[in-house]
Amino acid sequence: MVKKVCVVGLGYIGLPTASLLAIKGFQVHGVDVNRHAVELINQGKVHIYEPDLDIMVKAAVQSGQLNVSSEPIEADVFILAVPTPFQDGHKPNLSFVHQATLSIVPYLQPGNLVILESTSPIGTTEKIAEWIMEARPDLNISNSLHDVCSRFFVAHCPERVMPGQILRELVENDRIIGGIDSQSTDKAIAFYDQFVSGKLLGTNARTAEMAKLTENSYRDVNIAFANELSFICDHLDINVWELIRLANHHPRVQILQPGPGVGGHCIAVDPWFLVDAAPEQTKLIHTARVVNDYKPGYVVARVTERAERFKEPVIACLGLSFKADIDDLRESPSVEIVEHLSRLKVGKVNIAEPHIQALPQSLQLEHVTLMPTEEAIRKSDIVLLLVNHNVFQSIDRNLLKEKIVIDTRGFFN
Ligand code: SAJ
Repeated sequence: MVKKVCVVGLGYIGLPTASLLAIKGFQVHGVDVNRHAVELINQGKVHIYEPDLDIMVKAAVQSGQLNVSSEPIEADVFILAVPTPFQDGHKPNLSFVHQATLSIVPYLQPGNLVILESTSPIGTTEKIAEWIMEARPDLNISNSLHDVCSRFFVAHCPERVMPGQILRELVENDRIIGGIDSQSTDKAIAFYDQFVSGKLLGTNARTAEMAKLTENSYRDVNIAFANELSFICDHLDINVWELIRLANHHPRVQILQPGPGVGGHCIAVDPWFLVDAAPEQTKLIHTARVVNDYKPGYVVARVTERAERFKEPVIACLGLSFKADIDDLRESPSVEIVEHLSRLKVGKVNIAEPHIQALPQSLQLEHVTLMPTEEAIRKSDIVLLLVNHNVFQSIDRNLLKEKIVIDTRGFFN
């Protein structure tokens, strides 16, 4: 029976997972290289925003079931939940997974299970087993009777949670679990069975890795289709939102929504892992990435055209996060658009983003001010809706009457 779990990486996946496990009665040790995050969590506080996460972390720390530090400790199960970004040329960067693996190596014991939750290119789970055996020749993954007392287990169980509803989805989502062999798969299924109510679907490691990349590529391709419809409709003077609403009345058609581009650290990244692994075989997936990445520049061009008629144009940009009702600005197409408008000096930009208190210093923004929504609209010639935040529902539509409205989400439709 698993009692002790060590979670490496306390970000949007690792921290909710660690605190959930602690609440469920496991003895959990969390590890992060970010010392500030470690300090905060040990005080029962959080360094990221996710609804109710603060309450759960506080309860987990106060109960004594969750401790965190910058070094792993011995455990029954090790969960790796570190970033897998891409580097130049859209190539996957596995350095965080490698470092996380090396960090647990001294603490591994025979019988331990290592689980990779990070979205990863195909073959990464097998690589983890190889890295461990290189560093610890006393451990192995062989099932022969001779080696059985020194074997460890490795499996991939990709996270599938949606920011904004992570705590519910961690428990309720079905999980795909693929081990480097059937013993590893079975051991990982038995572990997740202790806290997941969704179905636990066993497979091998490579299929599990591919399943996660497939899910996010599927969404990217479908959003690209919606964005392409928006280009066609602009060209032919058709309302794309009405068009999609009508087409979706067909029982077998379910078109997604166009937007200012695809953001976040998953959907705009993961399809590249497939393109990198099989360049000749991924023409559609590659094109979808190109279509979605083209969208922010397209929006900037539309704003620039409309701004030309004003001597000193003022543009209100509504929303900065990568999607509705969250505060996460990472890889946000709205940020890209605002940075472009600022760099090209298209006009003065007033931003309304009710989910943040101040603009991050890292943004390269001149002539850009954060202000309350209605003030931003009042002071503008052009209103550019970038994020369909629920709070924008209360905008007084009369304020928009004299303005040029560019609505990338069909929000005011
Ligand atoms: N978007 C559109 N039009 C749509 C839907 C989304 O433009 O119709 C845009 C959003 O505005 C956003 C981007 O796409 O910029 C991505 O948002 P999302 O809500 O589709 O997805 P994420 O990135 O928040 O979470 C996804 C989820 N994957 C799938 O839905 C297949 C989640 O389940 C994964 O766990 C997560 O990626 C991840 O971590 O990989």
